[in-house]
Amino acid sequence: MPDRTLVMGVVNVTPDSFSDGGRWFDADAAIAHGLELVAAGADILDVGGESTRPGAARVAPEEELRRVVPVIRELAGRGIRVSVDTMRAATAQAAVEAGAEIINDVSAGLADAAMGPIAAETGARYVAMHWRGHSDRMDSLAEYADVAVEVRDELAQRVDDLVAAGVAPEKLILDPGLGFAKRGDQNWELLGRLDVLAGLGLPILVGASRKRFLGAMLPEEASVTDRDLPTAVVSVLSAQAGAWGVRVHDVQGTRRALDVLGAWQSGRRD
Ligand code: PMM
Repeated sequence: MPDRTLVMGVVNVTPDSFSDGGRWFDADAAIAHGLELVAAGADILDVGGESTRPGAARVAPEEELRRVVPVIRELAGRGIRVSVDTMRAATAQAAVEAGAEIINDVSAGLADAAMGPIAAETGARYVAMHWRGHSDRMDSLAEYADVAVEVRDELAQRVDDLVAAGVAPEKLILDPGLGFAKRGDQNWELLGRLDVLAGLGLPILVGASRKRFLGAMLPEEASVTDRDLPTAVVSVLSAQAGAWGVRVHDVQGTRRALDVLGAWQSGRRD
């Protein structure tokens, strides 16, 4: 395990994240954005071509591939550590061939039965996030008696299935899936009880960035970027709780916040 929490910067290659211009502009803008995030201190870039926002519709497989592969090839070709944010085995495979080192699957293999075997075959690291269903219906799936225990147990089942499919346990990283089939306070309960998930003995990635449960703490007129300060605080607290990594949009703020924690913990600036 690395001795400091890694910062994974989000690179969305989706038309709605880059308001105008043609397809190549989308790829170029995504690459430029990725380079900015690395300059701001990202350790890993997470490249995704399909939005998983609440209510989002799915993107066609060919379109997802066409969006992410050129961006991954360019960024990985520059020696940057890249993950691919996809639920599809074919996209994951093409992404690894283009240079991605990590498969970030928000469904932990549930959305595509081929994902486990393909992940095993690539030998890539694999983020298994807690997920109960696609974005168009996930809000109706947020029923828990004990959210921390159920998320842990459901992820433990995913780990068993992935390992049975051939994924090496040391390749796995777990993610509680904040906002995915989780309502407001269920996210806080998961964060406050990260030790329950850590009990499975695998590294943990936390993705709180700009999510609704943070927006709910802010005044109604607050913008999405106003969620970056609470995100950075969650990143620091996650790091303090032992997280392997945090997935964020605002890399610079998160990096600075984590540097403060590092100085606090070591008694030195670096
Ligand atoms: N959240 C989103 C997308 N991908 N991946 C992981 N591992 N964990 C997350 O929490 C996560 C993810 C949705 O956020 P975005 O639409 O703002 O990228």
